[in-house]
Amino acid sequence: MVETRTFCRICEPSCGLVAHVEGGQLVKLSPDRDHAVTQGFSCHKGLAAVDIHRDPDRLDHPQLRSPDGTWRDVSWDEAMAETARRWRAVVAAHGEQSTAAYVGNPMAFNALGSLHVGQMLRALGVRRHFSSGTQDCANKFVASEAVFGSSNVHPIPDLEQTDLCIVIGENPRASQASFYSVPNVLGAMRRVAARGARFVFVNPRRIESAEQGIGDTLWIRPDTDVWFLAALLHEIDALGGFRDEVVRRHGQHLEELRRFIAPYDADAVAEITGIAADATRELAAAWVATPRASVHASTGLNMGRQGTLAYWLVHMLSFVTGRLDAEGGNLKSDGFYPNARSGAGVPEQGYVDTEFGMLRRGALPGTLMSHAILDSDTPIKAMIVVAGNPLLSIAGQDRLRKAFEQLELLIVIDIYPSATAEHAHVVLPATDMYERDDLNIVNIGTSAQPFAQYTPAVAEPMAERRPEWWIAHRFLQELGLTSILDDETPDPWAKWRHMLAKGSGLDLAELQADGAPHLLPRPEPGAFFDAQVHTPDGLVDCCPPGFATAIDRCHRLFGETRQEVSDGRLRLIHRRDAWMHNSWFANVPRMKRGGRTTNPLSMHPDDAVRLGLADGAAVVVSNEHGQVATVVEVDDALMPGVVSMVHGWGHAVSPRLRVAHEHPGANPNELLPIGDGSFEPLSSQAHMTGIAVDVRAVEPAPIG
Ligand SMILES: Nc1nc2c(c(=O)[nH]1)N[C@H]1C(S)=C(S)[C@@H](COP(=O)(O)OP(=O)(O)OC[C@H]3O[C@@H](n4cnc5c(=O)[nH]c(N)nc54)[C@H](O)[C@@H]3O)O[C@H]1N2
Ligand SMILES: Nc1nc2c(c(=O)[nH]1)N[C@H]1C(S)=C(S)[C@@H](COP(=O)(O)OP(=O)(O)OC[C@H]3O[C@@H](n4cnc5c(=O)[nH]c(N)nc54)[C@H](O)[C@@H]3O)O[C@H]1N2
Ligand code: SF4
Ligand SMILES: [Mo]
Repeated sequence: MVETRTFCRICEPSCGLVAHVEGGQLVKLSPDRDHAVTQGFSCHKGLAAVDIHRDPDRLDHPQLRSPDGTWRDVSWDEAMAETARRWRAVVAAHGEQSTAAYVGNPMAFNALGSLHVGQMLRALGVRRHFSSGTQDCANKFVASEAVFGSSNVHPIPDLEQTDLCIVIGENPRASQASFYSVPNVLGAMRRVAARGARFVFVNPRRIESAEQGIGDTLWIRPDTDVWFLAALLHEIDALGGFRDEVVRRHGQHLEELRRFIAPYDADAVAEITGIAADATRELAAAWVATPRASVHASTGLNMGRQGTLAYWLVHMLSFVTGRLDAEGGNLKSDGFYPNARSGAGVPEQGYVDTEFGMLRRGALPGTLMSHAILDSDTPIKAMIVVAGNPLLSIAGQDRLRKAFEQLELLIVIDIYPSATAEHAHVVLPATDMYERDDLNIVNIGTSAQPFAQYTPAVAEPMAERRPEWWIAHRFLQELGLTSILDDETPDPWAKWRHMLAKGSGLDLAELQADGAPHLLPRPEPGAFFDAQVHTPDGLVDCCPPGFATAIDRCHRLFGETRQEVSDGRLRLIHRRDAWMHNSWFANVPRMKRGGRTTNPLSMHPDDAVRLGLADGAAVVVSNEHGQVATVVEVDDALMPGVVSMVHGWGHAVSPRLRVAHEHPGANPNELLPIGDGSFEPLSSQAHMTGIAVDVRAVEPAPIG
């Protein structure tokens, strides 16, 4: 048995693991107790990745889809020749503007894959880019760029020192947190709470972390965070809690911020947010009275209609009260390179005029993907999907399926024959994380204790699986473009080696030699305003001029939302659990144990009674966008009026994932909007929370 140090690349903490390899085969993963940062923590999902490595339903060979819809295994040479032939034909007939790419979430955890796939897409001249980012966090980049001049500045709570931490729209127990890496975050929170720190979870659901005695929940009506935060700031200001001297020194446009929050006092927003005015005022007073106070927001806030403004106010809460760059407040972490500089940008230059209106440069809204294929003047004809499953992860599955059917070429690079891959012309089998060399790149800039760690491929790739960097360059080579595979000794690591050395004096060879985590400096107060702020004048912008239209829209939506409060409809939110990872743990049998064979609709008991639904009742959830069938799970953790489903299910459309297909569950994305009005204009982030739905019981089938 060979034991090799490695680390998990499923979610952000990047837990250190030990890979147990027997006869060249990965047989077991165990926590790395000697890991200086993650100290033996791991979750069961991380350890179960060995099942993904060995899953008999994995993609093992390149495949071409035959005209009759069946799949044929082919060699890499044949797959590449055919893909290149089709790619050339599309570009010859429709030009480069007809090409597009969708890059999914696992690419953010893949140092060589993300780098070289990016290079490939540039070399191919791919014009239209989509990514999973407009499904989870696009608003954060836009807000930070506008406020701090860099899309990569996301100050994290100084958890160990904090006395009050407001956690908005995040469920650390399920997700291990996002844009904020703390190993065993729940254990850390529990420890910090035990020494007397107060946690407040702002969430339409009393999450598991709250139930474990860590903190209290403020139930908020979904998609109203911007008004809650405005009111919190308003009340803090009324208590004299703004630190004008800090703002004068490091910021500008404070009066404009005050004008924005003026109408939103705790009373004005209470009906809309569902948070009692007294509770908001109490929290404001606590914030003012607690010098070491911090805040963190995640996808629940991002997925509303105003994620950019809401995240702006998160930054404001810590900046204008002097809690940013202060002990126990929010601090900016660096990784092995100063990523704030590389994210520097000017918001005004960030938008392009398109046939679908002004859109944020970079990733196009995922909820316009089917439109760009079906309704565009210059329709997408060829698309490359890498490590993504847009058919399940984006709204509008039916229309997206029709769109994929119109493509002349769909290339899917994945580890599984995913729902999306079913519509491909070519599928290319990627290695999984234990079959490739890697560097922990995901949490650069958001780690409580940054570290750099290299892992080798701990097992030989099975069958014909190949790492994405190789696939990217093999395709370029086939097309006669510059490819590192033409070099005598291809060196995919060159750029990372350079960045490690230049950014923090680390030597890749040393990381490779010991496979151990190399600790980097922890975030410290004191240097933020000089080192991290990259606005043209070096000042934090308390009310970016580019937000003017969004601010008007916010005031307008306030009026509209007030009308909706009493419309009697339920509001759908999403959640994660520890047995799924987006759509890709669906085929792991041990994740289905304990009856976890579907994703029910959770509902507060009062709503269940009102609708005459018992626990386990079969229901149809519907709205103007679509409908899904599932069962009810009565759950008093939910705020009354709110219903919730775990996403990543709906595997009736994944016939080759046998376990997933047997326990398909329902895809809540069927209930989400696409097209006009489906995304936040500033950031292209999809509107995914607080969606009005109706729920009705399904007549039991007649017996006999
Ligand atoms: N309704 C609803 N929808 C959501 C969300 C929600 O909360 N509610 N959450 C959203 C979020 S946060 C995200 S990030 C997106 C995710 O959106 P996507 O990234 O499109 O979806 P995933 O399900 O993560 O799909 C990842 C795909 O990558 C494959 N894969 C895994 N590892 C590798 C690898 O190493 N290499 C390659 N090539 N492929 C690999 C998996 O088999 C899977 O097919 O979904 C979003 N969708
Ligand atoms: N086990 C597991 N872990 C994961 C993933 C997974 O699928 N499974 N996915 C990974 C990915 S890609 C990501 S992006 C991260 C996401 O990590 P998190 O952001 O922590 O995601 P969730 O656990 O879904 O928590 C979102 C919370 O927002 C709440 N919420 C919903 N709507 C609103 C709202 O309008 N306002 C407020 N204030 N709260 C709201 C929900 O009740 C939920 O508790 O998790 C990562 N980790
Ligand atoms: S917490 Fe995340 S990184 Fe750690 S073992 Fe689990 S899935 Fe992997
Ligand atoms: Mo995500």
